[in-house]
Amino acid sequence: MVTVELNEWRTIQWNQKAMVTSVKEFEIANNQVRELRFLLYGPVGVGKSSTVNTIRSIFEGRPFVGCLAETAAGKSFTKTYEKYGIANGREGMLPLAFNDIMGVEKGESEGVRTDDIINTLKGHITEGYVFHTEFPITEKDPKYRRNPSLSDRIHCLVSVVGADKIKMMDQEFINKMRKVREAASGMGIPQVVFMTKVDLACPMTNGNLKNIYRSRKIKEIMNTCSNLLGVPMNCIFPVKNYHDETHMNEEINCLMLDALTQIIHWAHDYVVTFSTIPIHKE
Ligand SMILES: Nc1nc2c(ncn2[C@@H]2O[C@H](COP(=O)(O)OP(=O)(O)OP(=O)(O)O)[C@@H](O)[C@H]2O)c(=O)[nH]1
Ligand SMILES: [Mg+2]
Repeated sequence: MVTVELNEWRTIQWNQKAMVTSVKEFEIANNQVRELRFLLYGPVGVGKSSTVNTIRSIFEGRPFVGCLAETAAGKSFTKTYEKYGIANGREGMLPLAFNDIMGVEKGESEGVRTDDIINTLKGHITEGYVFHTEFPITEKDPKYRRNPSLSDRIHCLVSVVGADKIKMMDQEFINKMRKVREAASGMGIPQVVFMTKVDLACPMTNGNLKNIYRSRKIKEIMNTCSNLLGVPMNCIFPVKNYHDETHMNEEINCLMLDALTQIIHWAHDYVVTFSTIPIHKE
């Protein structure tokens, strides 16, 4: 008999109220930065758009499908650089923005280019830019921002991977993701990994999401992910997105809110640090 259940090794608050309130009351301690910017980056079809939809759903109180999620796997569906805000119920918008970009694909000539991602982190690419696989953005492009300010930069890089496919991740993918992470590190940008599709990777978690931090399988997958991408375990968040549910589910919300609360803190720390240290011009 293989033991599949561990003692709970990370605790989650399975009641969403306090977490929702604290995100709703969050304010940025710098009036030049109106919103914290997160970049969702990862392989095609891994659930980047669905992650934005899940976060929007939590604050809208209903499953949200505004950010197109594709059903057929294959080439990346999201090709335009888009920014998604999060509505705070009927009370305006939260100071959070998510940029969802074309998935990274195998091979240099496919998917979003590494140099374009690095330009995105630096704030050089404006919304509406359509990514090309053959060539990067140039300074002449009308969507190129020459002198990005702190508020134009990405404040936290969220690499998104699928829990169901970690072991099948191609070496080329991994190299691309590592390169982007190194560039982000060089800029002091905090980085985390959202590991989606936990329901597909572990039957015990699929049966009851509250088992997530008791599942040996999930911990093993997180360890593999940590080794492959070089990210510490405490920066890896397994999550489940809304995909076939028609009603809200507090457990899905709590798991995502736990991760969201952490990345808000880290992105905010970045903004506070760089509010006093000027950004180097290249
Ligand atoms: N079971 C399950 N399915 C998910 C989850 N997250 C996303 N999906 C499904 O995975 C598919 C791809 O999701 P998307 O959100 O479009 O992925 P993406 O990363 O934005 O893809 P590209 O924009 O094409 O790179 C969709 O059919 C989603 O419904 C999850 O946590 N669990
Ligand atoms: Mg997408």
